[in-house]
Amino acid sequence: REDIERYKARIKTLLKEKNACLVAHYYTDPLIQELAEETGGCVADSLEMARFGSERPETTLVVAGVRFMGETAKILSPEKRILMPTLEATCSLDIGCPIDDFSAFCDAHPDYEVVVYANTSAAVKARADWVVTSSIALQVVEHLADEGKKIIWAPDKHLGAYVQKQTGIDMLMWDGACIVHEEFKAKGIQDLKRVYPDAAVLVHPESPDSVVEIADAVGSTSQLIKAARDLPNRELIVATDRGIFYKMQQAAPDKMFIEAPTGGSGATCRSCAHCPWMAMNGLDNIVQALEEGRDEVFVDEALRVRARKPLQRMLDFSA
Ligand code: CIZ
Ligand code: SF4
Repeated sequence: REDIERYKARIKTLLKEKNACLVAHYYTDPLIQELAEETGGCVADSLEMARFGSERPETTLVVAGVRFMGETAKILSPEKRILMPTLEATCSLDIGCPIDDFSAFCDAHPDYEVVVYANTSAAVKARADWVVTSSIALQVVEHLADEGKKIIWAPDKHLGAYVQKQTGIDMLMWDGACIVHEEFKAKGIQDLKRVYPDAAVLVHPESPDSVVEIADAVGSTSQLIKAARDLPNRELIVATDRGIFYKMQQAAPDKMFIEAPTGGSGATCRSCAHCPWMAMNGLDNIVQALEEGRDEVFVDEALRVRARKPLQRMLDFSA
């Protein structure tokens, strides 16, 4: 605890010295989320992180999350210096959607509008007509369905299946998944419901269809935090990264939060309800990023300009 306080004090000083602002995702260590709040930064989902960062007066943003979030910040705020605790923090969705294969897939289906999830590289975004996050995916795709469009959806097949089912749009789907959400099991959740019969089940739509089906609320991280506050249930079973409990507890201090069961256990489960890449963010590497200016995010300028269009389209759509 003493170490922690020392790190926190050091980061607060460095943020001021370097004219920097800390932006953290809901899945990062609660200590980082707390620090972001204490220093006037933000704790948010990827859509809000991007928007918040671009509106800040500071010249440096420290993005605690995974790589695509740092890239998105750079795409929207090229004049700012974007630092990450570590550039090695990636995402299984990003890894599973390499630009060459994806581009060939799009080229093979020229009459389809290309919609990609924010959890992708700058190059994949640059190939897209739309970028969406889970908090806005349904609205954007409903809009496209109303216009009679057919879409290519990438990379998350579970979120894609959910969006397809809700909107009925004609969709060609990429075969990607989140290694954290894919592990939640309907059977385990149903067993847990027998122990807590009054609990509501909150599910992020990156989870498999069988899990989404038994949910009382389905939504993005921000939407699930609202549901945690608004649902009358005192007990909540939560199928998303456990980092979110920090904000859920804040939103509903007298409720009890229970982690949804996954397939694996103990040492066999590298990603049970917690993203291994989000876990790479720590107070220690935030200090290093600020002191040494290392793990800075760069995006090729021509690519950035192309990637910005579908991102800005999402921000304008959601405004
Ligand atoms: O699972 C993720 O990485 C999410 C939910 C990202 C986001 O949009 O905040
Ligand atoms: Fe990617 Fe899943 Fe980690 Fe989110 S939780 S960053 S989708 S691997």
